[in-house]
Amino acid sequence: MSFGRMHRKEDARFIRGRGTYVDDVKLPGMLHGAILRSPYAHARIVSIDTSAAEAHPKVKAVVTGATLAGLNLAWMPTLSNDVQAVLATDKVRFQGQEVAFVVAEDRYAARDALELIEVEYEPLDAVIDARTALDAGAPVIRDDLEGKADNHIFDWQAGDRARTDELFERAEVTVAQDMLYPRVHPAPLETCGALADFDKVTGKLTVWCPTQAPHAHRTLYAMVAGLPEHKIRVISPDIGGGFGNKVGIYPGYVCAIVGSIVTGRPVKWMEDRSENLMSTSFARDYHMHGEIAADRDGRIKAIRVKVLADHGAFNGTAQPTKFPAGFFHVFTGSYDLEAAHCEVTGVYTNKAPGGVAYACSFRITEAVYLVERLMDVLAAELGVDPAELRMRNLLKPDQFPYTSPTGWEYDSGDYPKTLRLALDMAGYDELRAEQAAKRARGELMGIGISFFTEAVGAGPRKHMDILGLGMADGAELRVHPTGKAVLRVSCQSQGQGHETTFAQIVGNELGIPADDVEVVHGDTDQTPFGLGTYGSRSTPVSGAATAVVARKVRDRAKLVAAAMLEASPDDLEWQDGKWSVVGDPSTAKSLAEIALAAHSNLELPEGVEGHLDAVTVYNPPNLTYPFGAYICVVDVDPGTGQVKVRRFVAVDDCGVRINPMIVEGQVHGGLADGVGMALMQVMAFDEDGNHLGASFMDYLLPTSMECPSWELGETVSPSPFHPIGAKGVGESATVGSPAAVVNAVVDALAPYGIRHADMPLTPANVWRTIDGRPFRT
Ligand code: MCN
Ligand code: CUM
Repeated sequence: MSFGRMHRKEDARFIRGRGTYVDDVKLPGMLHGAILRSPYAHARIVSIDTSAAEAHPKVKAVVTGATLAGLNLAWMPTLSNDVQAVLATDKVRFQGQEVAFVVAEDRYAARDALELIEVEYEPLDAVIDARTALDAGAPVIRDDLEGKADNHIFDWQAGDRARTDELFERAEVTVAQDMLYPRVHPAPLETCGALADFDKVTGKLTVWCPTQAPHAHRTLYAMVAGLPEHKIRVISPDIGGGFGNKVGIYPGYVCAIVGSIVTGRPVKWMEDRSENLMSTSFARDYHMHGEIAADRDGRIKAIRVKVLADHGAFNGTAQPTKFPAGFFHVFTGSYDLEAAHCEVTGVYTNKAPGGVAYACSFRITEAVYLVERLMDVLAAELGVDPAELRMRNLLKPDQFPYTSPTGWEYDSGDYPKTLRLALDMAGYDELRAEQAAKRARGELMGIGISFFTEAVGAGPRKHMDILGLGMADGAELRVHPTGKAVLRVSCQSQGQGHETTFAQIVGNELGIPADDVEVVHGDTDQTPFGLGTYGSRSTPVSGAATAVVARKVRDRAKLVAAAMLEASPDDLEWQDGKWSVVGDPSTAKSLAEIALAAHSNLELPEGVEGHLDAVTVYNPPNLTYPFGAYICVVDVDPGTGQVKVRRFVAVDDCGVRINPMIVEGQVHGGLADGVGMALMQVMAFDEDGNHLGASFMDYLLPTSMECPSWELGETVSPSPFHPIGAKGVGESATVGSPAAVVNAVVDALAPYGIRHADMPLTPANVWRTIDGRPFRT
């Protein structure tokens, strides 16, 4: 058994500072690029004069939108079937948008030369608040799109409207709440960047770039630039955090490629922190209106939701094509109810594009936040304890597999058991008693619960694709004569530890140590096609492909072992990681022995190939549905509004855990994300669209100072849809935790009659929320 708390193989290089990130790659003759960005959120470009920059002694090329237009590359497709300007030609549409690209001998010269470019802008009114985007007379942002006279992108709905409305009409109790899930940014430590090297002789383009989806990038480059796909190699080396920020193709990547083609030399472009925060994929920005219908006993009947989605200036969200709002329609959460309906309207604003990032699980973060906030609003209305309200409504184990009112098929789980464990770990009754005593003294203590269900592992190719590419993943496994193996996968780790856990999956299937398995990923020339790492799909899809390809090898090893033992394959059994004749352990052959025989002159039966390797393509039959129960305890200072997260209990169920230590690391990171979003993070803009969070002075990341010592628990509900019963977990805690923190803070503020407050619950926001309100116990 190779599952277990194995130390991460990749850490040997990371903790010695020996990782190789894009910026560590240096090629002979390499040039450096820099991007001139728009100071305006919305402005017409009157003229661009690059002559002074071109005259700079170290400058090799200056590329503008006009240059790109000549190559038909001024616009590129987004992952949502929109187009995005690579370099602006007509207008700039958000502050920080790419306007020109300078290639110079060094990074400093490239930056200096940006200052020599003269751009004349004619400023236009900007649309910053999404709620005004559809107003009559609002400035039209996307006048580049033919016939476009407004800022509307899409309307999308899911669920049964008539049935939902009927249940609302008949309901004994209904509650409604407006809430904003603010625009936030994943802010990985390593910013984005690319090193492009076009070889004019061979026609081969090599792009080093920290992409979460190397194969998808290659295919898109081939489609966009018209380059032959076999002449493109995308190498995604070590990545210093992705969190969805590194899924898409950014204008800078295309500029680096064009720069290399134009100059005939390798061109590197690396963002700085402000560029990353201002121009790359943001997350959320959902204005939500939610309603719950219930009976007086607190049995919920229906949920109704309206969302206004701010997608920025280009619709660049990344999610399966059929789902413009991602998997938001999983918002019925973990509860047994009769009907649900949601409507989502997407609009353009003068802000950076993106939308699906920051461990979003394809918008499930927004969905979980919505339903878990609504549950607390309902609990307050009914005067029922929020834990008790959830217990009354959670799906029961015998309801699985469960088809939700919006069409999801949940795979497995015992939700009440998981919530009960969390309540026990937290000492829930004692906490409530402590809270009551404190309230009597005028102190503010809050307890917040969140129960979440995610749908991860996109996805079954019959209804999931990205730009027409089905979401199946390949895997290749080769066992060398001495029994050491190389696994090649299409997904790419950004810190999740795939080199360890994927080796553990192979080790577990083949009875060899995980240390004997090398995992190759992140290089399109070396790995089979697949759609990459996001939406916590690596374990559900590539991990499943890994188990399946290892089983294929094991099956072939059986035939070889039978030849070695001069026995019929039907008489062999797999025991303790070896093939042996049934009932005779003395005949056992290890995989290493079989591998050597498979490469030897041993005579193999007709139809059995020598060597020991296999390939597979895994098309998941369904998504996997990890879930969990989180409980957060906060103390709030009524004088300053300061929130202190005192305790956080997190019970996660991600099915079978391959490496519990890595799972816990993923959960720790996600919980910190949740504290960050709930209490301190927002990408703010002034009314002209100036970005107010373009550095870590203003855009705050949580540190250990703001985080408690996490208290983790687990339950295990294997997924019947996964060969080893594993479900994804990489985004679970980010998805589940913001609601727990906000519920805790709102619970603390209950004596002021507060039922909701929007994130981020900064001291100032909390203080403003309670200011002037009477405290009533
Ligand atoms: N794992 C396990 N047992 C399970 C489930 C997962 O041992 N039952 C292990 C996996 O094998 C893998 C890790 O946990 O090593 C995460 O697996 P999975 O849930 O499949 O998620 P992905 O590998 O697909 O990672 C993507 C996910 C996403 S979408 C974001 S966003 C995010 C996250 O991972 N970005 C991260 N976690 C991150 N962690 C780090 N350090 N850096 C990021 O950028
Ligand atoms: Cu949506 S962030 Mo992750 O899926 O890479």
